[in-house]
Amino acid sequence: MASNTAEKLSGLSIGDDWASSCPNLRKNLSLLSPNEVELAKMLLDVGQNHLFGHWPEPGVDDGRKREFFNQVVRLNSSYPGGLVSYIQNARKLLADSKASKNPYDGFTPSVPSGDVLSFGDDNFFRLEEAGIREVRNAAFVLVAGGLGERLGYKGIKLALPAETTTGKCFLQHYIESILALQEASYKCVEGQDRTLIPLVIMTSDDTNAPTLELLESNSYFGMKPTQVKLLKQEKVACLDDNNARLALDINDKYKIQTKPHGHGDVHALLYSSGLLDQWKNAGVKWVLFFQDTNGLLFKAIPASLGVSATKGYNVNSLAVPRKAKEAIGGITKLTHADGRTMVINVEYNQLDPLLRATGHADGDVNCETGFSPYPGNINQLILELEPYIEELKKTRGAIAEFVNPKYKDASKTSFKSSTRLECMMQDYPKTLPPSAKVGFTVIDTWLAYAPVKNNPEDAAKVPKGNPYHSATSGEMAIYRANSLILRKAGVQIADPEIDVFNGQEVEVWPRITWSPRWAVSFSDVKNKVNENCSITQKSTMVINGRNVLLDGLTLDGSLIVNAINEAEVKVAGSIRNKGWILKHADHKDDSLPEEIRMRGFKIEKIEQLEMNYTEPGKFCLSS
Ligand code: UGB
Repeated sequence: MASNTAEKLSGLSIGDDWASSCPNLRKNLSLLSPNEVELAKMLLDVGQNHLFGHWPEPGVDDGRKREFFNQVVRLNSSYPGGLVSYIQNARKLLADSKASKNPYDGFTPSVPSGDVLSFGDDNFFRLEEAGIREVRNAAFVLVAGGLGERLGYKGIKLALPAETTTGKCFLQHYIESILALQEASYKCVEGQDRTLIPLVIMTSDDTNAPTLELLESNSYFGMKPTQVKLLKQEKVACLDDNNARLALDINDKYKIQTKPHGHGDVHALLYSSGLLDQWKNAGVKWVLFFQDTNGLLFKAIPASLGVSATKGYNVNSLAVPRKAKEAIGGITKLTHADGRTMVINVEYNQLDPLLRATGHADGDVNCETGFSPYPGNINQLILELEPYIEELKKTRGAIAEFVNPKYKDASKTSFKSSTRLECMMQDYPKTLPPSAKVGFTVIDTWLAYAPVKNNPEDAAKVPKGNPYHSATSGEMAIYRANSLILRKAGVQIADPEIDVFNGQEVEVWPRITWSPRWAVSFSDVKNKVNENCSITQKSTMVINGRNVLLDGLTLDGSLIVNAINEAEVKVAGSIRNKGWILKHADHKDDSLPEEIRMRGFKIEKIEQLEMNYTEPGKFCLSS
């Protein structure tokens, strides 16, 4: 009798036996709202009876049962087409994977057309200038939902210092760079309305709260809070077998195991947020996507945006020269037998076999430049807003997914652990029509790309000559790039020394850093230094001011210049002191902060000259 009443309460008439295949669920129908009943039916329809197999009588664990359905509601609403689509897509992809189906069947690879830039030549200057004019019409999107499991850092990666000379974290560096670009762009068009450049940060359950906390406790690093928007991606359900049975959490049978769906979620989130139309109405023309730990990227942004603007690219992927077979995806043009074409990232382990299978007997080989003709994808994309919106109207931001199950054995019938569907931001061009203008911009690695992804142990195992992509190499790359830029501008910079930190051999250049408001382009740097300057290898220089001119400086030690924008400071003469030294630190030494251990060195501040200019005026710093 009780159960008949329950069935009536939950909207079922006696005789509805849709739940008969699942008696444990049937007993609990009285607990469910009509919406939950629909979800339960849907789960049974797609073969998920096992989710309820352990459910006890009503009255036991009722709260947990409610939580289960709360999670199902979330999983269902956050995936385009809901859980039914997710499970159907998973079954198809798992079947393809079991059959070892090649995703590139029928496609022939060829070298796409793009732009290879040479830092500091006339073309580079022109492109930087065009990019800076255009950047006021841009919006930036930072994908930062990844946990960084390979890095093993306990905090969010955006909070990590990009370098330890100033200790500024990646997020501060990114925001200051956008603000400096905003300022520089508006200078080119004095008199026009000044709208603020929007910044979207895609977060996840793992990163959302600490990202917000980092912003709020630092007054958004100078941005207006309204300028920054956080969009949180949801995780997707894990799958236990080839039939896409949803995996229950081993420690909590009322919870479906979930894992991140990948950075490709950014497109669906932007679409559903409504921001793209708002941006279009506000005159935004470009959307720039970037990752969480590349301390060099903003040195490449102005020229790359200049390429997009002058070439009219709907999609422009930033890339670096790539040695044949190097472990980084290659940007490739794919033409299908049925006429479809796309310019897309092909993962390195797929590119070589694809080339061999399509008539290139040697596979991926270097060409006359000494590099593979397929440049290395660094996953920073510049999309033209209008065609992007048009495309998303068709796809709702859904991106081609893939699945990567780890099988127990060659029969491919069971997995070592649960898997899930994933999608990647750079796969966006896969659905574009052949008329879309998809190109790429190749920029020297030293200028554009030094991510922090690997923990010290893994980085130390990287074969010699390959990038470590560690906190150590990421920091050293910043000093190297700044030193090489100053060298190119005529400053005498001493050669680097070689040292080994955390088992990684790196070049140690003078520790030179500048705040983005000092220079956002190479022409800014050239205008602020002259050729009578020299800096020794043991030196450290921090320039934190807009109008700081290096004019005849000889530095052998540490110099820090802090100046408000209204203070014009000429730095001249010879500055010599004991400076700051790099002390080796063991990554296993628990007494040290994690940020130090992971890079394997600590900066010891012995002596420095620090000058602070807090009043407007003209000043000269000379010894
Ligand atoms: N990220 C998210 O925001 N959400 C997620 O669910 C996952 C990640 P990884 P990955 O730079 O050389 C990419 O893990 O995915 C964010 C490209 O796919 O650092 O292994 C995360 O926070 C690859 O083609 O990198 O590889 C981070 O900001 C190549 O270009 C970003 O997505 C490679 O990067 C990337 O996540 C590279």
